[in-house]
Amino acid sequence: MDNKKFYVTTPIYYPSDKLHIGHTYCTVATDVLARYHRLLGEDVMFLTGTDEHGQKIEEKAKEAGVTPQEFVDRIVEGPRGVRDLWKLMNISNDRFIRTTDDYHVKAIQYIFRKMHENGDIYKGAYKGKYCTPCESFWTESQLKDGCCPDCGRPVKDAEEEAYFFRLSKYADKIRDLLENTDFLEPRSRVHEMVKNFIDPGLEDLCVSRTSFSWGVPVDFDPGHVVYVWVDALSNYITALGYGNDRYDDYDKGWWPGVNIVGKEIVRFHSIIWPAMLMSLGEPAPKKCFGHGWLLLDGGKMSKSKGNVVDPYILAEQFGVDALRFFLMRTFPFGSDGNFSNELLIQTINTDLANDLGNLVSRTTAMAGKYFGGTLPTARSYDKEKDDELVSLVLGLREKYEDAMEHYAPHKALEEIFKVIQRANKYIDENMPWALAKDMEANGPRLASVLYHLLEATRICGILLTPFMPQRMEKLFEQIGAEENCRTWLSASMWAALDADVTVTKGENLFPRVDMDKALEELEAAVEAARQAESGVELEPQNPEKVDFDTFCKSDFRAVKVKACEAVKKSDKLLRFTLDDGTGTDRQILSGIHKWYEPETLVGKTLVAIVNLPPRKMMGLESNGMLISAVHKEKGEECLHLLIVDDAIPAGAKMC
Ligand code: ME8
Repeated sequence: MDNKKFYVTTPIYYPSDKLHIGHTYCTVATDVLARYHRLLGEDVMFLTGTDEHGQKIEEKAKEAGVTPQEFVDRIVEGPRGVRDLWKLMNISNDRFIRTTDDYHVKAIQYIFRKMHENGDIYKGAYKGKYCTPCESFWTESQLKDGCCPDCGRPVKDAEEEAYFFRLSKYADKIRDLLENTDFLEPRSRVHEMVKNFIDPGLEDLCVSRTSFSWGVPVDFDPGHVVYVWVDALSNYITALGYGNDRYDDYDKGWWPGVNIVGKEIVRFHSIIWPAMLMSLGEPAPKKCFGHGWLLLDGGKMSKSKGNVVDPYILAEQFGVDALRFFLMRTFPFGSDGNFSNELLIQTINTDLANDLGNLVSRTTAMAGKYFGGTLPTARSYDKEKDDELVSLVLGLREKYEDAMEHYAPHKALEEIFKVIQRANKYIDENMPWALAKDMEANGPRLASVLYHLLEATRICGILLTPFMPQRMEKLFEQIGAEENCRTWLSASMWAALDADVTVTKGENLFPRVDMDKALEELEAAVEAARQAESGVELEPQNPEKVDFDTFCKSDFRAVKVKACEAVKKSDKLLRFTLDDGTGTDRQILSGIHKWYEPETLVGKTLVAIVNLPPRKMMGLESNGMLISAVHKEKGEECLHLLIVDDAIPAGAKMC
């Protein structure tokens, strides 16, 4: 095996929005690729990180009342932040870059200076439109109905002294790169880029800003900060050591690498980024693959739309590997796909619990039941019954490799599951339970059947490892596959398992998920997370049922506050004199002084339960109780009296 170098990157996450399942999709896909190339025996460098500068982050930090650095530190390094999520999702990145890292900042200044010195960056005045959420400049002609063509939101007029990058100079070379090489994939994106950006004429790009300061300062012209995309895109080479001495891997065969990106940022990665590299005299990336979006109810997820799906909650509920698998199995990598919890649960149940889980548990259970866990070496091969399965299993690695090399992990999984389904059918065809009825006559045949099933499982397990590394480790333990039977090489070899292999029936690898129960639990987890985020804590609902007649005995009435005063010597109690519609004043004491000044309540219509037995407090009688809404916010108790419409007459019954 040669030690080819494979450098793969996922776009560095922009921490102004909540991390959601779409970001996770992109990073998991890149992780699967990285793990696949490691499985091939290649030297892999996998980079991810965070893109931490720009106006939007400056604004968000201001809203949050913290400095931009504090803001990004919290989101990147804080609890349930970016680093935590990638750790949870078992992302095997070798390096993590933050664009606020000193070495990166210095390298950006070097890159900007170099492009300025070679005449590709010049000073001018920028007049145009700017989309703050996307941190993108647009010309009038690029707008869609006057709005940002990427996100559809309104743009702002922008005019300031600025530096420009001579992007126009590279138009022909970029066209050539797009049209005449296989740099950009899927090919449909090539057409999109050429038609939308190259054909209308590439315009020079504004690459510095003076109206805010959260960015890399242009060192030869203080007051200018480098455009956030120039800063962010360069991470792919600064993280290898380009323009800095923190790392020295740039010239060691890692560059050019493969960039896996979402479709909305293909323009930056397939036009601006290669042009910057051309200006620096460096090679363009080997590949830019633009994957599709995960959609929710047909639209892109975003925090501002409130429709983000929290990967933490899904991973905690269904397991990291099941979630990783679902993302790669369900959505063809280059296209958009509709996410839903139901689809996730169905995929777990069909593919993992039914197909793969059953194959493993039936096979190991039968090996245990019929042979005490260790297969005897006497065998009986039945050409007619076995050939098809064996050749299908042996042909799998090639089909899988072809799919993975073409950035089609969903196809690779499709091939694996064809084999798994075939293996399950093989169990039904060979009916081991029938063979077991006469062990003396059928023992060798039964051992063969089980061995074939173990071999099929082993090879599928190897090829599934990049997708579900932790679960496959357990699977190998259960089927008795030692390290030497888990390699890429052994995935094309039949009979790599010892002939007298010992299996262990362990935990159920993929338990079946009860759809209704899981959906209910998800809803509760989402609500709890929402509360935790907002700091709101609600009293849990009482599961105990009250029968209707008992409920009806409670007499709730509208009551009007005639007078209200603080009770002497008490810091809590207020004394209410209420009109309850009976013509006789009612007195109720309520411990709510902490939340209300008594005079503010006079004249209000409240709700009280009026048939509680009288109670004495501080020597005064209370006849009933006022109804309030209570919750906790950031640990503090909050209370709001139920104040109802003044049009409701005193004494009206609530039912
Ligand atoms: O774009 N479905 O960062 P980002 C699939 N900082 N992928 C999605 C998605 C969805 N619903 N939503 C987001 C940035 N993504 C820049 C990158 S690189 C020099 C700078 C993907 O946090 C998105 O397409 O907005 C991108 O690939 C990644 O998540 C990070 O998005």
